[in-house]
Amino acid sequence: MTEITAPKSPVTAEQFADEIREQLKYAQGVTVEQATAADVYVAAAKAVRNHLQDAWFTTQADTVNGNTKAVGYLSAEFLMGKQLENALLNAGLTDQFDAAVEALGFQPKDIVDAEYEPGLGNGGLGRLAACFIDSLASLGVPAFGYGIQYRYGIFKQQFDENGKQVETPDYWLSNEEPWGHIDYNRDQKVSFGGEVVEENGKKVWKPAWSVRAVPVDYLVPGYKSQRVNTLRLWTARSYDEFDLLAFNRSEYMEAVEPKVKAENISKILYPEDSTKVGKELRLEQQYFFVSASLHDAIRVFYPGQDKPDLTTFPDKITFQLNDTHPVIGIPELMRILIDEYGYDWDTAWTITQKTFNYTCHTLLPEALEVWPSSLIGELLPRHLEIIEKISDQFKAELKDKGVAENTINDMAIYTGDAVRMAYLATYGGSHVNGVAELHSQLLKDVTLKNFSDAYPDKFTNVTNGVTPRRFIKLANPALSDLITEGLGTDKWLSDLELLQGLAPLAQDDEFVKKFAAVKQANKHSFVGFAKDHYGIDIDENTMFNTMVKRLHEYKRQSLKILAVISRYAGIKNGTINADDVLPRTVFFGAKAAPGYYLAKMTIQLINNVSRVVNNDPDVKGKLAVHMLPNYNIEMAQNLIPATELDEQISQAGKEASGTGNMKFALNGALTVGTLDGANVEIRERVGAENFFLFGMNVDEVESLYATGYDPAKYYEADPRLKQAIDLVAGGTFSEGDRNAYAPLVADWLTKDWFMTLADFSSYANIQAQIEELYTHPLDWNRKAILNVANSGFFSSDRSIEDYLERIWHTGPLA
Ligand code: GL4
Repeated sequence: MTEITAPKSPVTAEQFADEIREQLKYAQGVTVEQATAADVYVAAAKAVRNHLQDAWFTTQADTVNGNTKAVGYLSAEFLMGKQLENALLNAGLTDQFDAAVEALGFQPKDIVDAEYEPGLGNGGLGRLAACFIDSLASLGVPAFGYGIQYRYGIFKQQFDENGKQVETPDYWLSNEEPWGHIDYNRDQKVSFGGEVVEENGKKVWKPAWSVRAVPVDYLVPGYKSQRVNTLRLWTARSYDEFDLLAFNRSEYMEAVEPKVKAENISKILYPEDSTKVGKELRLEQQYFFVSASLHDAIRVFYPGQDKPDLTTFPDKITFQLNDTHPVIGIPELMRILIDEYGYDWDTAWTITQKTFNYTCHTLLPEALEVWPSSLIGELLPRHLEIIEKISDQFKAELKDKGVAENTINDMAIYTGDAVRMAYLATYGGSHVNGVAELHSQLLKDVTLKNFSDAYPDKFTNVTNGVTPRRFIKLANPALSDLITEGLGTDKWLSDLELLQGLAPLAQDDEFVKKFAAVKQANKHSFVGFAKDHYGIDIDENTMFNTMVKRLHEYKRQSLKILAVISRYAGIKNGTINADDVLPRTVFFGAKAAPGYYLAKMTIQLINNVSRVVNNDPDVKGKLAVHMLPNYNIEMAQNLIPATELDEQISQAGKEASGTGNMKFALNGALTVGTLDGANVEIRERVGAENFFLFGMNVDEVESLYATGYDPAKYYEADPRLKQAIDLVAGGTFSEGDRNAYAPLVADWLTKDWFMTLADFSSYANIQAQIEELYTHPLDWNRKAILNVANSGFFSSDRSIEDYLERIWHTGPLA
């Protein structure tokens, strides 16, 4: 094994400035005098990447030659966020960069800001993948992230003059993107369609068309580990630039059709979070990246071998299926082993089952992918045959176990009409995990109950986590410095449980005041950020109360906005004494899937409540509401450190985990939340007295469903709720138009699937407790410190250690 060497020896600021100059001159082709911030950004990115290059090569060599099993993280989404600051931090070049760009006549912040944020994910699931590959590299575990380099990431969100969401495409690759190495010489062929024929007693797939999968490699530097792993994102290219035949017939437009069809595959990220879209292109995307990745792993681990011994494949790499999106990998590996390498079915099955594990990220039935058999048959006929055979084998296995006939039918992977990907994943892999204790329990008790009864040992939990490098160190440098001062070390950045050492300091008034000052400074910076980015004025002497996440009914942004409306109405009509009102600024950030009608209407409502409330002199200084456009990682990094009260108010039993909740607690916000997802564990750790709990728990929700839920009853029972809904229905937020929100109002009063109305009173009542505490800043901040001190468990380093121990059975490179 190669000796671990430090990344290219650290340079002085002068040397780093020279490296940037060199990039400007030879790669960018501009002089220092001509250079703009965008030029310097690209040059600095390339310079820092060069510093990581040797460690990347060493890590790759050790990954292949060492005897440590690698991890392959298969994910349709990697929501990376901006790269430059993170790369500088991990390369140990932050100070040199600051001094170097100043020497070149620029402000470091302007250079960092020039980076365009890649949005190759929808939300929590994609960001989790990014945190995980950061932690894998930081722990020194050999790993590949495998995904798709979409040409267009998640849409950019704007609001029109009526407050409606408008989506615009995210042209993130329209300027030079300095991080990815495109590697045309390590491409893979991925085929589709056609038919399966028998030749000499063997099944042979004759595909109809193929695309060229070209890898784009991103370096994933570990924090202080000297390791640099690989994120390999595939881009789809056509083999035939032109269909010459068509061209000769001078049908010019048709001639480029194959190219268009091929390149469409990696063109766009589907903007649905927690809902499935049964579209052909989506299945093409899934198969495209999974097939390319599996072939790539064989290429990497058996270099130059025509007849590799693939029975050792599961000892080389273990593949984690990030939700159902990459599950087509199970029949694909079977096909590769049987059709391409000549293994028999049973050997192939043993290898396949050992190779894969599945993480389920949801409890919503609509998010578990089910593909029509007809679609799979058309696109991947050989895979459909293999799936049918897996399904038959599964049934036989269950029968042998004595499982009842009707249960076996309920558990069918292949139903004739459809293929259930979650079931295929559960049977086809070694382990299945949920993403928080409660979620994993509900998977076993409800969603995958039959499977857990039949294969209890397969099921386990790994509670999610977030990387402290990005979400504390980079996002909140002032708090990071204070933590380091308080603990007397900065080791907490790679051992987050050390934060516990802060707990005694919650009793030290001097420390508490410093902590409060950090929060105030972060609020102040956010005021500037919001002015620059959104042109809004915010009063920093109000409580900053935030709800940022995707817009989904189960997350219940409706509950929050109804409470805001109720507060507004109360101040207006005098049922709330204006002098008693604690001044608050409420921030929302949320993208809605473009086809999600009620979600988009909720956004419009929030925008219009914001317009009315913020312009009403009667509540000025008491209440302000802002729907911030285009919630993304950059906004999160700025808003989370400035937030004092975080909203995690989903209906119990619906949010698998949440990861925003962890980021807020680690940045010293208090949470108002339900017993859902990872909230349960956060509350356990930070202490019930340091968490504002409200609402029904899972059992109460279930029994209310069972006895028949009538939302109108709750509307009648709480005058605050009635008044809020009446204002919406009466046109207060639609210039008198009573129809504007009629579908939303009707849904609340007649369906209210996620029981927003039932939890309203409890939510409104707890506000008094929150506000009482806020008027005692020392007490509030003591609790905030205890949130930070006791949230070290929620590091993604700990999540990865749990995966290593419970699922992957591997560890760091020697
Ligand atoms: C999600 C869950 O909704 C979210 O609770 C969880 O934190 C995240 C990562 O495990 O995965 N599932 C889907 S789908 N989108 C998510 O964000």
